[in-house]
Amino acid sequence: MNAHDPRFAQGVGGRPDLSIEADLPAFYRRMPTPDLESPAFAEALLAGNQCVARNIVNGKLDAGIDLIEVDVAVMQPALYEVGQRWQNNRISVAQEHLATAICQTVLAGALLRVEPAPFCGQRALFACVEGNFHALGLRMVADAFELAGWESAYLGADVPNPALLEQIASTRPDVVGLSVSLPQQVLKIRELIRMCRIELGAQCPPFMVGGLAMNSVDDLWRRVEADVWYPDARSAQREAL
Ligand code: B12
Repeated sequence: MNAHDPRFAQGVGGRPDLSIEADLPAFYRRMPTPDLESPAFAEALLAGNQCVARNIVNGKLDAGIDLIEVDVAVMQPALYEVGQRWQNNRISVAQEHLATAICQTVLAGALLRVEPAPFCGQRALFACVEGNFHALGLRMVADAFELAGWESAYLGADVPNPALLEQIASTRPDVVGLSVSLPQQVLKIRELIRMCRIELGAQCPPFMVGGLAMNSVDDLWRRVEADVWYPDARSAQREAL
């Protein structure tokens, strides 16, 4: 992503002009507007330069910008750009892995710099459904809840439904957040929600869903029988506050 990228032609920091690159995947409609420094962050990821990436994020935090805003406006669009380049064979799998690893490190370091709100008495449990290895976006959502004062349990990638059900039943969170990226993972959500409602009845917590698959198809969240959907960590955090 650089100044010549057509999607940034309408002004750096402005919403990408999706009409120029019509073949962009549907989930781009839900991508938060990139920050001015998101292209430089993407370049740092692709160059494998963790120091530059960290400095960009630290600079934002020093300027008083909220961490979740940095997550969604700097890191998320940069990772989408990494994905596009990977898809188009412009970068290797190794470069994509390196970019992801840098993001995970920077994300964890940034979280340690920020003081969460006092505990609000609410607990959330977050997991990627079985088969979903895209865990970074969910990490941002889990962090958003933690910073809003929730106790946030983040289970990470690829959690099988029976294990998830057991965890929900034994820990009884106030909300369960599930992430799904690819179409073939979508049915796992409905399966889990149904199983959980049968098993826990009135005690079953509400289900919040998100991820690329949910962001690609309008109202898909209703079809999997979830209670609520948010397109990104920032909108989910508003709910948590
Ligand atoms: C890094 C990456 C990987 C890593 C993931 C590592 C990790 N620890 O997360 C690895 C290498 C494992 C991987 C594997 C694959 N990947 Co991949 N991957 C990516 C990449 C480049 C970045 C993902 C990311 O972190 N995005 C940034 C986060 C912040 O964005 P996000 O996930 O959308 O999350 C936000 C919202 O969606 C929302 N959200 C997410 N979850 C939740 C949950 C709740 C409750 C809520 C409220 C909100 C919410 O909030 C988040 C923050 O704002 C994407 C490109 C992209 N566009 O995302 C491709 C991408 C997702 N991958 C893709 C593919 C095809 C694959 C593979 C099939 C490749 C292969 N042949 O093996 C496998 C499938 C693995 C699997 N079974 O899940 C495609 C999917 C295409 C599609 N049709 O959707 C993409 C889009 C690449 C592309 N073509 O551009 N991938």
